[in-house]
Amino acid sequence: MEQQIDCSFGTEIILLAEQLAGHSDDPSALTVAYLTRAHQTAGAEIAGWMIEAGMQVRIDAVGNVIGRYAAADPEAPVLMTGSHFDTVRHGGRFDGRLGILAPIVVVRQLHQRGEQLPFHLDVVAFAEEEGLRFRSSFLASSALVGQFDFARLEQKDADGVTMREAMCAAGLPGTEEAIAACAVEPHRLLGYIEVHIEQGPVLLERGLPVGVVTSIAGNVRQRTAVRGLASHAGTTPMPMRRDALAAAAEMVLAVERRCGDPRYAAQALVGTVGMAGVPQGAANVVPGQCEFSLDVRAADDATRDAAVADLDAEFARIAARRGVELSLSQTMRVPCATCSPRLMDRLAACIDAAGVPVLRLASGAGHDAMVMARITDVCMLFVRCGNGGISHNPLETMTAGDADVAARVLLDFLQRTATECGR
Ligand code: HGY
Ligand code: MN
Ligand code: MN
Repeated sequence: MEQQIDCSFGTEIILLAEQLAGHSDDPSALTVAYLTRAHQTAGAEIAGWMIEAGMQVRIDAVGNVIGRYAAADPEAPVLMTGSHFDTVRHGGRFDGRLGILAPIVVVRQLHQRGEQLPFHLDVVAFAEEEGLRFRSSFLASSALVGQFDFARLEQKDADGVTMREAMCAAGLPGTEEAIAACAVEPHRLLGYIEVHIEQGPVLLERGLPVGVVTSIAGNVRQRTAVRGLASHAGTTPMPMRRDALAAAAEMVLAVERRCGDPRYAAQALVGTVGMAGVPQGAANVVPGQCEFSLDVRAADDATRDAAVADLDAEFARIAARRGVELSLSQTMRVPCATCSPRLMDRLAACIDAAGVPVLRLASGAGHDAMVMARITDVCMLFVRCGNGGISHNPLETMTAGDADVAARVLLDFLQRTATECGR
């Protein structure tokens, strides 16, 4: 009889992810924006699971749900783990959530066995990472590292609601003092480990369930506004037009050309225009305005910053030639982060002990770990992403078997950290 492999962790993770996906702003596909009703009910569900698993739970001033699996000694050091539970629009069920659910099912088993750790394990369900509702990402982790930009509190969402108002409506203090108090004490930290679906095809192509992340691509985001002259679509001769959308379209192709240059492929340079629009546009009016987003990333900051500088210069040349005005505003800048060699080696030893060949790979996606890296050593465990590695899409998927391997590697990581602690 075929040996039954115990996939209980993995099966549980998949079930919880399905259940958590039941909280959505949009009935047609998973969308959970910061502090919406669905966000709040999802956070409450996570808090309930943390309590059932034997953790003490607190909600901090930005809405992070933090479960502590306490050590016997109140003065014990702290190992942090976790990921985000907000999503992009029509996102996947595992992006972020896997990194919350895997530690919950592992802690539940430790608790059921009555096994305490010599350190406090803080499982953080970060409340905001994607930047869907307000124009900036990594709000939650920036509060934990004491680097929350208070100017963001006045940012408005599409309905004109400020972040501060959204916080107060969700029962959070919405004050600078309370947000500043979210900051953790770096000297007490043993480090941070994040389990995350790869969101790419590498592990899938290599036939591996998990891998060790070496570095996390840095990210610059910019809002580009082009102002031309709205005029009659029927009576304005083509050479006389100052068409803001046509100018923007030329700029978008410049992004594809510069970031698609094969000379930069090795540095994993990518450029994306994910949002574009013509405010007050109409079919019979030459577009007078156009706004678009720009997201540029690379494995190193210098490559990324050179691409942004080249693009801004090219946009200015296009605008001058077409007689339109240009305004650029940077909405986000997150430096590249490197993972801790010490923690990467520990994670690699856990993967090896699980009988899996160890692959080290870079992350093109941004993660809370890149912000946590500002105050402590970090490592990340990537888990194979199915469907060709697609993510930020409802087709994102993973198997219970791979989720199970990830949870067992995480459990081994906790036990090795406990041994290290005991030395
Ligand atoms: O954009 C990212 O890489 C992440 O999903 N926020
Ligand atoms: Mn994401
Ligand atoms: Mn994510």
